[in-house]
Amino acid sequence: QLPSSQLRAYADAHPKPPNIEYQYGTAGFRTLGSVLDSVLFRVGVLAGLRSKRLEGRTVGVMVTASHNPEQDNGVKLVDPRGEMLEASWEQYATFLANAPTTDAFLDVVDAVVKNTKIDLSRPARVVYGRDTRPSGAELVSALEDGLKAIGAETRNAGITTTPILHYLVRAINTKGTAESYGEDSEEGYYLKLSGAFKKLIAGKTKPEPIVIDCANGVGALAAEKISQHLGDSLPMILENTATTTKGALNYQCGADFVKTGQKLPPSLADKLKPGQRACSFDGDADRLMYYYLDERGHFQMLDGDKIAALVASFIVDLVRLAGLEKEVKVGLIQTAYANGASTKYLSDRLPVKCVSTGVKHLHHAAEHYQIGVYFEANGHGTILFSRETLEKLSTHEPNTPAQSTALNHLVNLTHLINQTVGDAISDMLLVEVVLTHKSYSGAEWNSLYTDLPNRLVKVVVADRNAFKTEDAERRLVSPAGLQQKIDELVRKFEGGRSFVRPSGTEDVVRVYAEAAIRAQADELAYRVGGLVYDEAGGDPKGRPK
Ligand code: G16
Repeated sequence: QLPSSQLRAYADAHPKPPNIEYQYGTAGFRTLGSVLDSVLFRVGVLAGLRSKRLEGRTVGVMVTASHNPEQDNGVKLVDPRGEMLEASWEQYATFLANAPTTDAFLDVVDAVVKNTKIDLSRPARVVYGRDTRPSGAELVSALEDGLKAIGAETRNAGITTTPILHYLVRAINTKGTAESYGEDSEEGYYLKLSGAFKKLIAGKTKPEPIVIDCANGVGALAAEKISQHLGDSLPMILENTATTTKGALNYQCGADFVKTGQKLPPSLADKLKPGQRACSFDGDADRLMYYYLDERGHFQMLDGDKIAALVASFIVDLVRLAGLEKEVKVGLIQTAYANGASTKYLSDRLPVKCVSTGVKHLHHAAEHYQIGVYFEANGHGTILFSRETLEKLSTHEPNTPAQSTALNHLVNLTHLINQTVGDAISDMLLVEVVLTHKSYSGAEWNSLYTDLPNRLVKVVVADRNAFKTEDAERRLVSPAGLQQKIDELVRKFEGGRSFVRPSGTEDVVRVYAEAAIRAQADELAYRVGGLVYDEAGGDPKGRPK
């Protein structure tokens, strides 16, 4: 039986604002923090229902808007193995969020219970956390009301990174089993990662200090803590750590700023010495962007594609050295944003697949391999080891000392890598391991292949939902006729490639273009952006930028 009167009383305190249509998008709900109260309450109820549906297994809720500006906020649900919410439940989230009145909301709750055959007598268990956004505390209290309304047992993980919340969900659900993911605490996460890192670089030359731009977000707190565990095994210089300064989050810093602008955060300009390794996290520390200044002082970016190239090749080599080449197939997943040069480089080494934007798509595609590497160009990614691969690694008998060493490295990597979701800290440690093993500088890493010049622009249009895509978002099916115009334009640019897709996290349409030379890539992006703007009733303020 649903606790209807309890639900009603709480729901009345969190009315849905009229005239707003919410959508569970690329990474959950995401919009201005000031209009999310009712959404958070309802997500609390949904999280309880999801847990009941899964027989009381713990579900996660993360309150964050990641790379978005500080005034935005958002919320996403995490399933029991630490992965994103099952896609078929996203529609329930959207229906619940948009029910206009308390009565309508209760009707949707009822329908979800019936449709998904929930046994309401089951317990509901939910762990939740939030990033450092000023709107976070109030939104969490709306979420807590939702959790109380549905009678969930809760655990508050406090202010934490998105990947740590995902880790906690998996650790809680696997506690005491053969698949135990680690101690179910933030401390357990730091111990697991730092322990694996130290083993992996034992006997190697210690890395030089790395400069970390923490985007003035929660990554600053987590980096500080893991740094204490790592000690001098990886000296860190933390920058942009102002987590309580109003307006500082992601402002002129962070992984998205670096990737989109293809430039250094201005705050690092006087601090970085040529050749010194540096990286940026985003607002919830699930994305990572590396870079350095070359000897002429020019900015050189090592994005998600370069990270994929570095780590996938390393894993392929280890699998071969361990004598597991025939049994363990490594595959790589990218999106349309992957630089054409990276796809070419990687396709020569392992199978490469392209899927739609969004970790959830990449994650599921990666699960089809024994070892699935996935990275978005924006620095979001991880590596998944299938259950049978983990078993193989623990039982395989090496024939030579070299095989044994490679096998040990692989096992330690399975502990270092946060397999639940992209994780800036875990990915950074992974990159540092590979650079240390290969004795690579940033320049040597960068020379694996040369990026095709590319440009990403945003266009504000009247209705981004008018843009529909196919073929892993590489082609537009609507508005009618626009794709043909893009094709005609692209043909005029040597090495040209361009695509248009609606963002799932911001109210914009994104345009990506690459070409053989810089000026052409820029021109192609702005001209395709112009086509989008003209065709789709652009907002006067929204000219391509
Ligand atoms: C989220 C998703 C990513 C996606 C990004 C941009 O990242 O988790 O998979 O690439 O949004 O998506 P879109 O182009 O649809 O706006 P984050 O770091 O903001 O959570």
